[in-house]
Amino acid sequence: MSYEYLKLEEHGGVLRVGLDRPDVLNALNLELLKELADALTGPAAQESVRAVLITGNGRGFCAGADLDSTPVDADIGQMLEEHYHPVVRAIASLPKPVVAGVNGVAAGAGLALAAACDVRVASANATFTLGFTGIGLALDAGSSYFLSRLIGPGRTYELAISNRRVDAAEALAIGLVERVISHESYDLEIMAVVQSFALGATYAFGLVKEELRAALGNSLEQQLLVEARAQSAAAASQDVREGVLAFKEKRPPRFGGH
Ligand code: T3D
Repeated sequence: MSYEYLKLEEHGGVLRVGLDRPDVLNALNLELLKELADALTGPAAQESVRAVLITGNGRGFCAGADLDSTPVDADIGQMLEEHYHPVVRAIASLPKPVVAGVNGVAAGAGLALAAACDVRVASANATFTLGFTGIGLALDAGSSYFLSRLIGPGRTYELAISNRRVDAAEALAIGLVERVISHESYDLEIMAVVQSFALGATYAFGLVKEELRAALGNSLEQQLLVEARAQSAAAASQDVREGVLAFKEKRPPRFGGH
């Protein structure tokens, strides 16, 4: 598939997926969402890709649903299922780190997209707003699920009903993002962060992602079984052999991701 609203580049095990509608702060039209689901299940799933970066081209990360082309009188529930949910599911099921590089404003479903990713790294200039209730909508695109787990239900509700804009410092303080990097050297720093993940024990990273997803709904007993299974798979990997050997030889490991 060729992409009109995404720019894909692969460097050193990292697939950079740039949302590419900069004039409208990368607002999500249905074609972009279709392309994003395709990129996450096709190119991102290739073995050569060991970590994925989703970021915005231009000054914004993503301003949420494209309010010019989205018919609000349409059946939004069905539209969500057809266009938004495949993206959320693709991120969740990809067995490798998917990083949201929040380079600027993240609003509405744009914030939901960042929340659905595994890690969020924000530029110091990034801002976050839920936006949904500002136009009379409830939360969607996984935002109620992910945000209530990331920052708690109270903070999620307060952000939803105040519709205020959170800056990067507050986002870091409340756990909405995991790291903040310089705005001036954003492009270099974000690639360095994601490349460091891509050079890691990415087979184990996939297993850890699965463990953490399972933990969201499991009892302790169920989760102990999940961990035992994951660790058996990890222990049988080449990366473990390399990791232990590198430790004994007092050198940095060279993980292959399998
Ligand atoms: O209906 C459904 O599809 C259901 C799903 C809904 C999920 C949702 O995402 S609901 C929330 C939708 N998003 C919003 O309500 C945010 C709307 N945008 C804003 O509030 C502001 O633009 C921002 C806070 C994001 C950024 O403000 P600012 O001052 O930095 O930029 P700006 O000047 O407002 O925007 C720049 C341009 O982008 C501007 O176009 P122009 O005037 O230069 O031609 C603006 O119209 C355009 N733009 C921004 N957001 C959207 C958009 N165009 C279409 N859709 C947008 N969401």
